[in-house]
Amino acid sequence: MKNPLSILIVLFIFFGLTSCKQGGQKAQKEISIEKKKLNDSLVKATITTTVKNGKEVTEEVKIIEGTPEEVNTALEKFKKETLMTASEAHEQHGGQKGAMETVKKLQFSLSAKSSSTTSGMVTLTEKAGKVTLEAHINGLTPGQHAIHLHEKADCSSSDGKSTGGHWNPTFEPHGAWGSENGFHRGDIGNFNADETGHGMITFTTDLWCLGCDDPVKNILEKAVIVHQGVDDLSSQPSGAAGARISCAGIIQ
Ligand SMILES: [Cu+2]
Ligand SMILES: [Zn+2]
Repeated sequence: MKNPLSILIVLFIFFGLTSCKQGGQKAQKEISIEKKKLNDSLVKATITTTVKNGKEVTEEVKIIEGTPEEVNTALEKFKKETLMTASEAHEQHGGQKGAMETVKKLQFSLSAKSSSTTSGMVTLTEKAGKVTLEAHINGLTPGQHAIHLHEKADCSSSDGKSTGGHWNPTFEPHGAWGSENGFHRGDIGNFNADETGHGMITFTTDLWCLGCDDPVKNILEKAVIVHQGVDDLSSQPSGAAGARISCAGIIQ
């Protein structure tokens, strides 16, 4: 099963938002990491660091190639060092400790499942303790479709069932997001596709995080699933939303 992995991870670091701003300067560092699977044992990561300091813009590109484990270890090390350097620079700029802001962004494409012709893009952004999911999907039948997070980032099966059931770390019944009768932390709900088969949804919550230590919040290693049908928000265990027609694993 071919499932080309191409993920864009963007890590924004703003510093000097407090005191530096009074001096008329705002330094901004943007790090984007694009990960591509070259073959089963080889991954290539391209790290682009852009620093904007007033009118001055500098860009630096670094490439890491190796096994998935090697690349992940190198990326973790790179992120740690970068965050440390940024916080030091921030303090040197006269910024307050802890006033540095980082924004984490993951972007990946959806793959068609259950003989559908869907395609699409999902962006996840974490900022100030909130995660926003933005999905744009094409090739849908016009009307309502369910979208959920499922428990495993495994889109290998042709029907998407390799992703397991709805992600439900709190062991609650399926339901409408925020319902007092309980809901799965993956129960995003429904969105509408227009006459051309294009649909989009934006969803923000503070009940998710991208890679934090809380297993009830961390959505890494889960999957985004789009269904052919509508989630009735009550049928157990998954809202009777029909076939799984689009899938993406949330992997970084
Ligand atoms: Cu689902
Ligand atoms: Zn559910």
